[in-house]
Amino acid sequence: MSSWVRAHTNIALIKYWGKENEELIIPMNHSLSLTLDAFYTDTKVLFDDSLNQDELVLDGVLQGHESLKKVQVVLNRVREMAGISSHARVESINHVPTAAGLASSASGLAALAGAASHAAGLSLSEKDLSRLARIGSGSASRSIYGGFAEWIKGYDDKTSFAVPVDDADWDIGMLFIVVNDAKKDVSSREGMRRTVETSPFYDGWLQTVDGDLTNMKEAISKRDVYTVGEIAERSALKMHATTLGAIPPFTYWSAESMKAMDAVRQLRKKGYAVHFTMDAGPNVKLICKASELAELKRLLSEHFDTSRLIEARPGPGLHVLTR
Ligand code: FM0
Repeated sequence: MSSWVRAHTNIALIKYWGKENEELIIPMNHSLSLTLDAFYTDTKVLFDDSLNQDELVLDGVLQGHESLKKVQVVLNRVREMAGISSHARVESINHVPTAAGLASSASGLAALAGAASHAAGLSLSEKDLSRLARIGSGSASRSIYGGFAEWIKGYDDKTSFAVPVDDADWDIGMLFIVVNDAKKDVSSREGMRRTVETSPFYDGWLQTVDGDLTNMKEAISKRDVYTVGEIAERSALKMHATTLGAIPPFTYWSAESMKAMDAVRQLRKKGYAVHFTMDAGPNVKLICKASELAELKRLLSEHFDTSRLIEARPGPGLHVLTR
């Protein structure tokens, strides 16, 4: 009972930023994302009585204790559900285009939830897979589904999970501007904790999420890429504004990120329906029409090396690979 399972990463258009419960990963706010075709993780799990500890092999390299921690949260839950006690060997391959810095916990922990439950002989509903992925990493709860997904924050382990919103089978895409930057990262886990605890702007963030989410779902139902992007950009800017009020203050923006944001604004002036979003790092992600990806890439290649421009289209949900 061991198969490769694939999950694609997702990018939030309404960000998850802050936890109400750190152990169970219950978020402070609802979020909404688009799953993408370009980045994904394949994972296989084998529960094996002959192992005397859990093992994680990522891209062919045996990982240490630190990377194993998140993985064991999911493995332990699966063992508990299936009533098994054997250790597991987890093999995982990240498919991320050569430009570095895009490895995401969303696809990794979603693929793990799928592979571990499959290997343990459990056949979980999508809702329960989403809950299982969530305890590994919050954003992974949304990667169970293709297209647009909403993570309903809920109030406990049973009520916090993602649901599908729209299959995104229409003219929408994302273009990544990969920004290289030597600055030391503040992980999203640490960044959101610090912001919730210390930033006076955090309450402002919480106040507008529900309104943005309602408007976002309406724009999605109308397949209005301009408004989807507009709301996503505003949401991202509000999230990033909270970090400047934290103690100590921090930002995920670099000079290159600002150059990329400016390039997007210039394209918008030229009439393209294009906006940006950013996550817990300096990369900038454009939200645009899929049919204009090639043209936007060509225009941006005047300012950025083409190796740093990656096209993405809506991607599928979690699935078992047959090969
Ligand atoms: O994806 O602490 O899921 O909604 O990417 O593992 O639950 O890595 F911009 C930030 C993702 C946060 C927004 O956080 O955190 C989003 C973010 P964990 P994640």
